[in-house]
This record gives sequence, structure tokens and C-alpha cells, in this order.
Amino acid sequence: MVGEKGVLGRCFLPGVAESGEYPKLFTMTPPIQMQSRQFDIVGDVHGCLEELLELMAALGYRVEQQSGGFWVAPPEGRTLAFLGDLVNRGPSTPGVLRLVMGMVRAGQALCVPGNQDVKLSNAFKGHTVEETVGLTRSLEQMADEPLEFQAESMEFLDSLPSHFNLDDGRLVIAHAGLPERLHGSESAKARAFATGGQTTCERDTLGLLVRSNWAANYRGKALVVYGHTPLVEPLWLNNTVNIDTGCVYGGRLTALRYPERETVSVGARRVYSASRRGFRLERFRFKY
Ligand SMILES: [Mn+2]
Repeated sequence: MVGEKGVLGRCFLPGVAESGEYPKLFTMTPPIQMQSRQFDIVGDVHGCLEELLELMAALGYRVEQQSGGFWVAPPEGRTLAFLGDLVNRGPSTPGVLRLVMGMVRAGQALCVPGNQDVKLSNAFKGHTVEETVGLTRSLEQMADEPLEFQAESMEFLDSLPSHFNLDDGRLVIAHAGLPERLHGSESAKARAFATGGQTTCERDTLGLLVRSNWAANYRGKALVVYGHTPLVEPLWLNNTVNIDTGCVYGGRLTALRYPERETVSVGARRVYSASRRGFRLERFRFKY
């Protein structure tokens, strides 16, 4: 570890933390050094490290890969915020975890958990989880990493708050979105909704439960930025925006610049995973 830790916006991020202590971010109010009002909010990464690095470069972040870690210099005053589903399905789950974990630790990024992050963590704990190709791929990738990194990664995922309330309540970020009545709540219900959303009792033609569309009824003041359901392009609805553009399925990785409300996307280098829900059609199949 070189002595740049704590210098705002410039920090060497070791691959394996020397102390193993991550800030417990189990609060929707970020630590004071992260109370930025300018965010670059990134949709579902799913282990797509190359695309994430390309997107960060497009957003003005300088990133250098060094042995065992990343060196990052964000643009002045900006904070990266991840919408979760960092892991599973894609080619580089450990690389994405290393980069995001390091940035969160250095005060350069915020992150909320997605259902796939929860799933990976649960698998590590030995809980019964649905086995999927995407999960197995992550477990195999993680098995090649040092045990200490594996443990730190799971501790990191478990430490994330369900969602963040930012910019004095004008912005909420949650993986699967969040109805206004749950903003600021860290209840089990809020956590379940924020990480995994809600499904209706109906099943689609593939037998998958139809996801309820909370955004259609949303009338809240805060802009809610979320992902979880991959779409061909970002979708604005009421005061919400879904920026999961299905990178791991061969789509794009998208960021929303806030407060500018502009999206920036980079194309997937390839199709890494087949979408069960067929994301190119999702827009039409999803219930609005
Ligand atoms: Mn996802």
C-alpha cells in the first residue's frame, strides 16, 4: 500500500486489503466524504470488467491496472454509484469486485446490492440457492482467488445498505427500484424489494414470474434510479429510470450522469450469457 490513501480522489487500491476492514455502510446516508451531489450511476455489471473500465474512461475516470489492484482518479467532485448485480454470468466477477470494493473503501464509490450479489454471498455461506450457469461461473472464478479475497468480497457484499437516499432526498438508488413508502427504510421488506423487486402471481410464456411494475404507479419526489430488468435502452417512467441495458447479454453497459440526467453507454464486447427473459423483447413483454 503506497501512501496516497485518504487523498481525495486519488488512491491506490490493493487487490487484497491489508486490514480486511470495510466501512460498514449499513446506512442510507453515505459517509461524509461521499456526500457528493454529482454521481455517475452504473447499471448491472455482472462481471463485465472490460466494459466497466471502458465506461469509466468515457465518464472521465482515470483507471490504471496495477499488480493486484486498480488505481483510480475520478473526475473532480464526482462519485461513482453502482446499482448492484456486480457479479454472476460474466467473465470477471473477481475483477469487478476488486475494483468496486476498492473504490468504495477509498470513498470514491457507493454500491447497493442486487439479487445476484445476495445469491453469490448466500452460496458462499452454504445456503441453498438456485444453481445457475451464471452462479457456477462466478464460484469457479472466485475459487481461483486467494481465500482472504473471497472472504473480504463476501463481507463487502453483506455490508451494503439496501439503497441510498442521496442529494437531500432528491435521488434514490436501488437495484430493483423502490416505492416511495420504503425510501429510507432498512426493514426486511425494503431490503427484499430493493434487491429483488416484486413479482406478480402471473407467469409468462417461459414460466417465469412476471415482475410487477412499481414504477408505473410511482409518484414520488425523488428520482429513483434502478436496474434489475434488462432493457434495450434506458427507460424513463414517471420519476424513475431503469438503466440496465443488458451488457452481459450482449447489450450495453449504461451509466446515468446525475444531476445532468444524461446516459452514457458502451457496447458489450460479446454475448456472455443467454437471457432467460430474452432482454431484447423485454420492453414489450414487461407489464406497463
Ligand atoms: Mn441483473
